[in-house]
Amino acid sequence: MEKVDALLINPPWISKDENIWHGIKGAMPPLGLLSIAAYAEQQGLSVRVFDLHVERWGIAEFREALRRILPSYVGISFMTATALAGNRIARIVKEVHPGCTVVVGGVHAEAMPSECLSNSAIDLVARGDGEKTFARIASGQSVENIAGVSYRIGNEAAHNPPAEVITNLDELPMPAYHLVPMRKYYPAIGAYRRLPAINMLMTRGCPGKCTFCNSANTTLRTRSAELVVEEIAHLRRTYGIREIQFYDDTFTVVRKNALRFCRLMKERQLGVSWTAFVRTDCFDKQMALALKEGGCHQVMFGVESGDDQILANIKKPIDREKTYQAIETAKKVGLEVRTTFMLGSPGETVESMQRTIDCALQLDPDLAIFNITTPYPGTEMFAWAKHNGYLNTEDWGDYELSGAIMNLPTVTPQQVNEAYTRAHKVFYGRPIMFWRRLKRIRNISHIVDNIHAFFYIILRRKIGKRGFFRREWIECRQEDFRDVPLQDHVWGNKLIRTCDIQRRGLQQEAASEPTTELALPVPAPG
Ligand code: B12
Ligand code: SF4
Repeated sequence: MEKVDALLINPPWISKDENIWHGIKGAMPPLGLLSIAAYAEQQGLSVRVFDLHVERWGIAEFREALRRILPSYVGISFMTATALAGNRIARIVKEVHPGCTVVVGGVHAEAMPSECLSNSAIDLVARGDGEKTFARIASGQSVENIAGVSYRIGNEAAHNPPAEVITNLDELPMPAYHLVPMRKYYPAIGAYRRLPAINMLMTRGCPGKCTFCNSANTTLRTRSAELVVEEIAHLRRTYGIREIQFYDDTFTVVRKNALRFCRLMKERQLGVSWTAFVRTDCFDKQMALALKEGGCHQVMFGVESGDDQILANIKKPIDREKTYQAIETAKKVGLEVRTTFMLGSPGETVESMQRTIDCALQLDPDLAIFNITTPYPGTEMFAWAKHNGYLNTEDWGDYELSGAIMNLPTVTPQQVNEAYTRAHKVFYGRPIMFWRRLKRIRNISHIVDNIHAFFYIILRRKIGKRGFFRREWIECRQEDFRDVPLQDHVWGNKLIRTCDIQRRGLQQEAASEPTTELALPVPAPG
């Protein structure tokens, strides 16, 4: 048995929807965990990473792998959609290695630390940026003295004050790609041009205020363009990577750095293409040209709604004229355009949802992603929906963006679900879409993806080997893991998210740039 200081685990992301197909989701390296792993290694700790999502391990395979190592600390990443599997993993870890300390972190754990601690198999919650906090825990420091940690004292949940936000991202080492099976990763359908492709980040945080989003009001920081380009060169050399998907919340928000990145990519000619998420109000002709010349082939805009009142309700009141212009500009310079839309937001009606579908048709992006508005824990919308009694369920497995979670006074869950199905049919059922998909085909992988997508989106059928998934991970309920009745005890005034404490520097820089001007806050929905 191999003894290690720390084992970090990425839970499998398993959908309740029987029809879900793995290729729709993709499997990309868990960057947060890999950054924690790299930092811990830099501090002299021995680390292993299990990415259960890409490995597609069932419970038996996981137990077997777990028996082969003896970790002192086990860290598990929790997003809402993986919280159920994450809780189960914690239980299994404690069964196999009762002596180890189980730490959970990630966006869901940060939002619901007491819920996590009500599972007796979870010892600690690390809130906020995990690199330094986890390294402190795993090097044996006393938890009472570590900022950003929540833990149990008897039947009370104690929450230390928030950890400091890591503002200088350049001080962090490159994610520990060497600890995961890099050749097994594959991107989600429709998002890539070339393979092998993986994900990266240049910035963290977003100054936006959108009520549905866990990134709202977080501290914006960026890595220097030079370091990011060096990392791409390393990925190309070491793993043959030919495409990068930037998962930054808003890639172009730190304008100067984004432009410098594009210029460096153009100069270096690394043979790597890339994609990025951008906000329409952080995008203009100069940026579009720079992206294109730097090797970007696709941009994704969050349009969200075709109705101004709904945009105001969700605090994303971007001028729709600006959205049309941005998309037009992107198309003109030859960037492929992907847009996201939400159906079932606060204040939504059947008519406003139809306006969103009409807007998608009018904007006519190359790809449109329709989601059902889902109030994730930690967001303003979640607090609003819970307060007003609009939540249908707090079973986190249902929080998948494809089924109505809220019972709103203005529209029924059935009407939302119908609009969601209609949006896909109307948008993708057009003959022009078929022709576009054909034109986009560049390799055999694209052909296979298109066949699968057709069956998935139009016929909602699961086909092929890649539809294989392991439901056993989620054949349990959240309640099964609440075996410690907990009361909250907060050191200081109130429990606040780490990211709420520091808003400075770059945020102001971003807001002062003319094309990065951000939308003004509006009154809360409802
Ligand atoms: C990339 C991404 C994905 C990728 C994931 C690929 C991958 N392997 O990374 C894909 C496309 C698969 C994806 C899917 C989904 N995603 Co997503 N995704 C993101 C995105 C854009 C970036 C994640 C990231 O890399 N962040 C950067 C790293 C550095 O931060 P981090 O992961 O949070 O990790 C840090 C801390 O949280 C902490 N930490 C994390 N884990 C741990 C563990 C331990 C032990 C410790 C100590 C600390 C710690 O330390 C890390 C380093 O500082 C985020 C938005 C965002 N800005 O974070 C949304 C986000 C995480 N996704 C979100 C959602 C809703 C989804 C989906 C449900 C959407 C869907 N149905 O399609 C699914 C669910 C997937 C799942 N596995 O649960 C929400 C999560 C909301 C929630 N409460 O869970 C987010 C926050 C978007 C948003 N702004 O609202 N997603
Ligand atoms: S702009 Fe995008 S990433 Fe930022 S808060 Fe709004 S939805 Fe989230």
